[in-house]
Amino acid sequence: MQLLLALLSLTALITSSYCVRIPLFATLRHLQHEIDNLKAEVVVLRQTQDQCHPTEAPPTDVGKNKDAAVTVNFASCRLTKSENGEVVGRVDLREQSDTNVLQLRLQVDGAKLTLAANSKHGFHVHTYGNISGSCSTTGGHYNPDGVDHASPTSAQRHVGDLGNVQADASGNIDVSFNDTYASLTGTKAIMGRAFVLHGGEDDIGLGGNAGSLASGNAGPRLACCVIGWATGTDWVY
Ligand SMILES: *[C@@H]1O[C@H](CO)[C@@H](O)[C@H](O)[C@H]1NC(C)=O
Ligand SMILES: *[C@@H]1O[C@H](CO)[C@@H](O)[C@H](O)[C@H]1NC(C)=O
Ligand SMILES: [Cu+2]
Ligand SMILES: [Zn+2]
Repeated sequence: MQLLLALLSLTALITSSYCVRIPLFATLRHLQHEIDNLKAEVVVLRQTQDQCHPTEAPPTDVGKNKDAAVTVNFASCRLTKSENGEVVGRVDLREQSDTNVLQLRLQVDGAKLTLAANSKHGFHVHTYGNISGSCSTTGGHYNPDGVDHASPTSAQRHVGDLGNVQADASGNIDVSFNDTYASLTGTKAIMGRAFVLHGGEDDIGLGGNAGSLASGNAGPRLACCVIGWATGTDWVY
């Protein structure tokens, strides 16, 4: 009886494993066929992709710190008096590549230019970096767009239109401000051109005459300097 039971269960085991194996082989064959089909489809898709985007390059910044790509440029110049070349102040600039903000700081020793207390003075970028002798050789406002003189916040303006700076109660100037149109690099670059500080106030194009639309009637050129690259080691905004 025990032997019979053992034989029965052995038969069942053989039968069941025999019955499983047949569909398993069939399934494997079917799967292999599916894989071959998918491989063929992948080849076709790759060819289509290459035709649609022949020059598509892999991203180059994978795994890199994005902050490392940000560069910071500095520029500076010493303002010299138009009459005699005496140094009367300085202009310092900073620009970061991931913003379109040009940071400027203008410092003037008022005693050397005898500026009136709280007086306003036109401050511009003029076209030529030529201050040989005086500020008269710097040309007009830097105006690559060929438009009218205006205020720094106007939609259309000279690249060089930085408006007015104001002296403090002692007649000194120390102002920090930002400009989003002029730049140290690119098509609005002011590098190699000249800053000019005027004796009078810039009417920012609202004077109602030709002089206003050309230069803001800002009066005599008191001091100027040629904008050059700087290390930024003494940058203080
Ligand atoms: C600077 O301006 C003066 C006066 O116009 C001119 O003689 C001189 O050639 C200019 N210098 C340069 C480098 O252009
Ligand atoms: C000028 O821009 C800098 C950098 O974007 C910012 O930190 C600073 O507060 C700005 N200054 C003014 C006066 O808007
Ligand atoms: Cu000017
Ligand atoms: Zn102007």
